[in-house]
Amino acid sequence: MVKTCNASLDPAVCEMVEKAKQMGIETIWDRYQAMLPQCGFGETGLCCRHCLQGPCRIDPFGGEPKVGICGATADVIVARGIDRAIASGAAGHSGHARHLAHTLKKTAKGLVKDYTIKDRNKLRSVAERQGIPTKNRSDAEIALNLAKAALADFNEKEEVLWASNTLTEKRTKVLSEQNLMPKGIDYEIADIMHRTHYGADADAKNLVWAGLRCAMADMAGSYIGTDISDILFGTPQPVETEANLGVLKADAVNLAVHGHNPVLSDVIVSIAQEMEEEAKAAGATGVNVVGICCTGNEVMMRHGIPACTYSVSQEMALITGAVDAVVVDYQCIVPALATVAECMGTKLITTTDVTRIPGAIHVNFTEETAGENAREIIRIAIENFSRRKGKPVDIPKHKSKVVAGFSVEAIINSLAKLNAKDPMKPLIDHIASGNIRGVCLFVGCNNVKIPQDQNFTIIARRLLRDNILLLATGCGAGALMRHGFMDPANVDKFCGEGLKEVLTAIGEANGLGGPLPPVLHVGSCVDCSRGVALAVEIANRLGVDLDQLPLVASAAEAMAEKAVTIGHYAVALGLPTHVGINIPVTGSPEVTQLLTDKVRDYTGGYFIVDSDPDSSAEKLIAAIDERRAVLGLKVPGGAR
Ligand code: NFS
Ligand code: SF4
Repeated sequence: MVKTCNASLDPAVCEMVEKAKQMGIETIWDRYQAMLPQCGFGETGLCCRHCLQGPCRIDPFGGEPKVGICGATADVIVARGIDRAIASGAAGHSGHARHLAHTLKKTAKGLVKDYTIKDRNKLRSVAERQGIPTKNRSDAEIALNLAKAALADFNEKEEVLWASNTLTEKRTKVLSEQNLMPKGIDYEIADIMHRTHYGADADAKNLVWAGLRCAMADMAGSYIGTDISDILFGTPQPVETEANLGVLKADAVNLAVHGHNPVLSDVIVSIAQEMEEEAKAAGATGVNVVGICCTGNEVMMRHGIPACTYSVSQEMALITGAVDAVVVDYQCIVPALATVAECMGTKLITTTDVTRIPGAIHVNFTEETAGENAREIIRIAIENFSRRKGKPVDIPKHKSKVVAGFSVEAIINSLAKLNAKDPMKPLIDHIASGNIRGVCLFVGCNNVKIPQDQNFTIIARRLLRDNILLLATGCGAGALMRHGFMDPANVDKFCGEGLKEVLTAIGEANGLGGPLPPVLHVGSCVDCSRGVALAVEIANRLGVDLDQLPLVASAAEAMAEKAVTIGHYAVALGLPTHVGINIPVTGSPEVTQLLTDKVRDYTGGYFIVDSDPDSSAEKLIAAIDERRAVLGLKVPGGAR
């Protein structure tokens, strides 16, 4: 048996936690312990700081005070609080997307030399979906129109194209009727900030609705992010690689890319290949680029770059002593990284104005100077290697084989090998027969409040055994890959008979000589849009809406506000959506009831909040079976 600890189920992480302890380096788990007990008002969402008369807090047990100084009730305070979390998450995803839209625009105008249109087919298919003419037009012309259309979606307008043209007809109608269609991505974020200001919206349901609408704006932003990333950097295809701290190499220049946007990391990957000789001249075997968090997913999906670690264990990568530099863009980069970097002799390099960290080296990254910036960054890593060379490092041996790269295009291509005329038919047939009982999209982060990967792995094991097809994004994908869930060799171990048959048939038809992996890696968190796109394909083929599909989502170890936002758009789209961490709404019976129950009457979706992985799995399976029954599909009996 491998050794695990209270912090994580990942033995590699546990080794590093132990090392940090011996070195007296404080980690996220120490800081969490020091924070206990956490504030009950904050935990239940009952604390308000929206004006200078506050802070106000409401007694969660029904005593006094029952309202804030302005008269805001628990319901209003909670709804306003969750709305602001949604707006922040949407700002994160869509800020990333806006950045990409600008890069596409500059590429189309020929203003940048380090970016090109890598996937012309995707450029054309996305443009056509958005009503942009493509016949007899150059890539540059189409790309310029597309970039402008994407940027226009941020402003207030009649419709956000990436929300109105990406869903089933029925869903578009439902959302329009429910006033849940966004009017602009930035517009909805600003609208939340407006209505949650002192003395504005005091209607909890109205506030929750604005939150759901803002979450739909987030979906549109995420979708733009995925579309443009594929156009600029290529649409992912299955690729074999590895994950976990064991991918670091003592004798190579280890450069970790951390954060989110491939605008930075994709360029680093290509320039690193050009700089191999420079690394060798410094006595290294080469430049070993590894990923942390979602930008790691971006470069893994497209280039097979191995993943070093994810989310809550990011400090542990540095504790190995083997990371020469970690270069970050924005989001999910813990400020504590600067302290660990200093202790371990790692260079921390920030690159954007939205994420500056005292103690880091700042390289002002721009698209115009991307190549030069990347060279400068890699050179810092090489120089640091020269200093580190020969000194002992502690790289845990653990790593897992990973097959990643499952874009919707890749999934449909592989299904087309079974049925070229109607690629979706095999999938639909297997769902109908029960070989695939349902589909679950695993999303979101790790969270220090529970042992890392515990919820993900327990729920995944249970669902796979019951023949539920699993897709994963973000740090959820990271969790599952570390534990072998993306290694085709483990299909026998994890999957039920029906699912095994499907994964094997597809794998063999594609000349893989074996099955697809048990869990399909569909990308970073913005790539939850790929989950939406696949669901829409299935729904359209069946002629039903999203809320009728045996499809669920789970953020079993959610942490970031972005995860809260994704959860809300999943609910708006009609999905039973599990969250394995308490969300700060429990202080309001009204908001809790709205989100876990009543919203269902309007969108078909709802939240399942449960931190126990076993009962969470049962609830997800029950939600799938309920939908199968409504569709008139066979519901497997027995096991449960
Ligand atoms: Ni998603 Fe990806 Fe990870 Fe959570 Fe952060 S990296 S964008 S927010 S922690 S899954
Ligand atoms: Fe208190 Fe109202 Fe001000 Fe919030 S907005 S801090 S509830 S007075």
